[in-house]
Parts: sequence; C-alpha cells; structure tokens
Amino acid sequence: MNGAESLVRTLVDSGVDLCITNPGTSEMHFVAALDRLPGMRCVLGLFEGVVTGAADGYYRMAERPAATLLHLGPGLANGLANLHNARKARSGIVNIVGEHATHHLAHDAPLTSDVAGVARPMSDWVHTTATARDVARDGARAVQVARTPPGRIATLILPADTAWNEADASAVAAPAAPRPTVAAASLKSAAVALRHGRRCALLLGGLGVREPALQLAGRIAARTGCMLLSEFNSARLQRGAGHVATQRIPYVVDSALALLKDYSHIVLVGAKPPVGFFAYPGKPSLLAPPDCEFSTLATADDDIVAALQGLADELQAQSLAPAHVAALDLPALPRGPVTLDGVAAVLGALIPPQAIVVDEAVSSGRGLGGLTHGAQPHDWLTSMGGSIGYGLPVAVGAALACPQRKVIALEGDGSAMYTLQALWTMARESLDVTIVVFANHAYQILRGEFANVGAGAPGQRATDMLTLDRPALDWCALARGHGVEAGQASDLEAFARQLQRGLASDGPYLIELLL
Ligand SMILES: Cc1ncc(C[n+]2csc(CCOP(=O)(O)OP(=O)(O)O)c2C)c(N)n1
Repeated sequence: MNGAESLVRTLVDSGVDLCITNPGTSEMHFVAALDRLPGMRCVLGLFEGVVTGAADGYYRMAERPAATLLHLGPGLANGLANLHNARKARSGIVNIVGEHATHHLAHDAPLTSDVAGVARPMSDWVHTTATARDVARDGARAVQVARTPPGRIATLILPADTAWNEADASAVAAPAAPRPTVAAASLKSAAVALRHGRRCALLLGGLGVREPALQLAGRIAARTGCMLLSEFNSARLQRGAGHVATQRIPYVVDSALALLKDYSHIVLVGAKPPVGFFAYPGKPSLLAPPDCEFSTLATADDDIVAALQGLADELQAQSLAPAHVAALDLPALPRGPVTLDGVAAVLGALIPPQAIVVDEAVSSGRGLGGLTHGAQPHDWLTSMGGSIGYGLPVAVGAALACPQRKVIALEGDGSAMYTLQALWTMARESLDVTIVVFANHAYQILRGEFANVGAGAPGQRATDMLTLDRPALDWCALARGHGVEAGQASDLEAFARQLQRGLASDGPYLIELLL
C-alpha cells in the first residue's frame, strides 16, 4: 500500500466516511486511493469555500468530522473564510492539503507557497508529514484532534511523495479526550448567584442551546425565575414547539444594551460575555451593563450537560416542569405584499418537523424569530464567524449529514453570491435543500452600518459599493445554470406556494423572493 492508501484506510477505519474535495495534481494519488478503496463518500465542491463550509455544516449536524481534500496553499487559502467560520462554530474538520513532493519544493515551482503558514490562523493543529510511513499515524492524530470536543480544525499537509511512496500499514484514531467536567465550586457560585433573587440570566451557547441542555435550563429557570438568553449566533440552536425557548441577544448594539440593561448577574454556559459584532463611535464594546457580574458555569469546551444537571440538582430543580417551553403555534398563511413579518409567518406555518434552517438572511433575517417561535421543532444554524458565504455550503453539509431531514437555506443575495457554486453540488448530489434568496439587490445591512459608524450620508460612489442592482442578478437563471430548479415570488401567497413546492421535492429548489 502507498501512503495515500494508508491515509484513506486510516480515515475510514477511524469513522471518517465523507470526503469533500477539490483536488489538483499533487493530490492525484489520494484521488486514486479514494477511487480504489471502499468506504468513503466523495463529494466534489467547485470552490474550496464550498468544501470547507460543507464540512462545517456536516459536523454541526452529524457531530463527527468529515475530511476535505484541498490543493496546496492556494486551494486551502480559497477555503479559509469558511474554515474561520467553522472554527468559530467549533466544528471538527480534517483538512488534507496536498503539497509538492519534498524534492520539488526547493525549485520554487508556480504553486509553491508556505502551506503551513496559510493553514495556521484558521487551524487548531497543523502538521506536515515527513515520509509515506508516517502518513497513517499523522492521519489518525488529525482525526483525534478534529474530534476533540467540541470540535477542532486539524490540517494535515501531505507532500506528494508521501502519497506515492510505500507505506507500512494504516492506523486507527485514538479516542479524543472527553469534555472536562466543571468544578463543584463553579456549580455552587452559579447556584448562589441564581438564588440571590437579583435579575439573573443564564446565557447559553454551544451545546447549551441543544437538548438535553435546554430542558435542564428550563427547569433551572422554573426554580429561580432566571431569564434564558442565547448568543446572537449559535452553531446549532434547537427551537420551535416543545423546546425551551431562549431570548436571542440582538445584533443591533442599542437593542442588545436595552435587553441586557436590567441584568445584574449573568451565568455563562458555553457562552462568552456578550460583545458587539463591531465597535461604533460612542458605544460600548461590551453589551452588558458595566456593573453586571459574570460567573462561568461551563465553557464551550466543558461538559455542559453535566454542569447543568449539577446546577439543577444543587437548586433542586430536576423534577420541575421546564419554564419557557414553546407551544405549537402555527401562524395563518398571510397574504399581500412581501414584508419581513409576512415572510416569518410563512416560514412559521410551513417549516416542516425536524427541518434544518440555515440562516444567512442578514438584514432580512432579523425579525424571523417571533413568528417562527411556535413552528414545528427545528434546528436553526447561524454564522459563528461573521464571514458571509457560509450559508449555502453549510446547507450542503447539513443535507449530507441528515438526508432524511428538510434543509431550508435563507440567503441574502449578496451573501449567496460568495459561494454560489454550492448550488451545483446540491444538484449533483440531489440534496434536499430549499433555498430562499432575499433579492433586495443590495448589501442592505451595510447601508445601515454606513450611518451607524457615523460616516454620514452615502454619495453616489458609496451607494455603488453597497448596491447590487446594476445589473440585477437573475436568480432563477443562476440556479438553473447550476442544475437547480427555481421559481420567483413577489408576494406572500406566491412565496408560500413556492416554499411548499420546494419542500415537496426531494432535491434542491431555489426561490427568488423579490423584496
Ligand atoms: C467575507 C466577508 N466579506 C464582506 C463582509 C461584509 N459584509 C457584511 S454583510 C454584507 C452584505 C450582505 O448582503 P446580503 O447578503 O445581500 O444581505 P443584506 O445586507 O442585503 O440583508 C457584507 C458585504 C463580510 N461580513 N464577510
């Protein structure tokens, strides 16, 4: 067996059975090994941002890492923005990045670059393999790192000669270290704070916004009257009927300050003290009042469920019925011109049970929470890293992870253009994704931000940098060009019809929603 085969066997034997790829010459022996050996599903992405974003979406839903196969420094660099998002989401990914054969590096061929230097800022672990006989061990180590809870980005750089030279054997990844349990003192001080009777909140992040943590948080709220908050972004938030609902901290700084102003103590559970996405002149970076105290029950790395169980025990809340449980409350289908409340009502009425909603609707997504509160139970995925272009690729990965579930991707038109190639992978793999493109023909959020940072009123040149209307993008044509069926909606009845049509099909369907 050669090094490439030893890697593929190692990955498969270690439970990694999806490889999302965009290879080149230096990775051809891996392509050949993937071709020859059984056990690995291979999915082609036509841009590396699709590859890395899909691996992120896969981890969020499957809770185990996929591998990526990327071409040297430039291929990895194309995938970095979504690796950044994945890292912030604490997704585990095994990146396999090809490199020139060791003896070729000295000659500075066109694709030569500092691959490890490119990898480092967006990886938790970077390693370049020295010889073919080391590939299996290094591959197993990469899988182990990627699986370390809550998830890590492991980047393994493999010179071409390590792929084609003779190897000894494959390896199997050792189990990752378990999540650390929190100290008894953290439980006690959280319980003291919550019993104190002041205005307290649990701020939930990471596994804290998923079951069974939500039910435990609901019991703690039932006992203490504390508020349940979630961060503006969550890698995977379970919500809708039957789930304990959390209050999402708003994006807009003034709204976040208004929500948090009354809290005197916030207990962090897998979350960090809330901070604005950006700084604005004259506004604070931190969103809680200056005299608000924080205590950390658990970090995102810790065993959050055990910590909440311990806290519920401490407060004798285990047997209480959880507070804040959302009841099934499906809005009536609205009619008339498109409004964001109307869009929320259509979604609230039609989100199917156990759907996965990938939200990159940006300014159009702000008000979707209210009327989807009592929808059928679903998962809501948002961008943890703020780098736009995450949504369509994450939808690809979520659909690969959960073929029995409906995926709905809510996309700003500007954001969707970053990684549009994901549509082609959806078509090729027949992925069950319904995409809603909010066609407002602008970087709408930035028009607001222009004023918010105190830059005044935009002139023509600034307006041209913030609008997408000349020429207007033809979303139905773009979708069909990638092999995806599409339809347009310019009022709420048509939107509901289009959404029903998309959800009824098993493959991808794109809706251009004209705003
Ligand atoms: C990689 C990256 N480039 C640029 C930005 C800055 N940015 C934030 S939102 C945005 C525009 C989003 O437009 P769209 O998706 O159409 O949503 P809308 O603002 O119209 O609601 C841009 C360019 C970013 N966040 N990430």
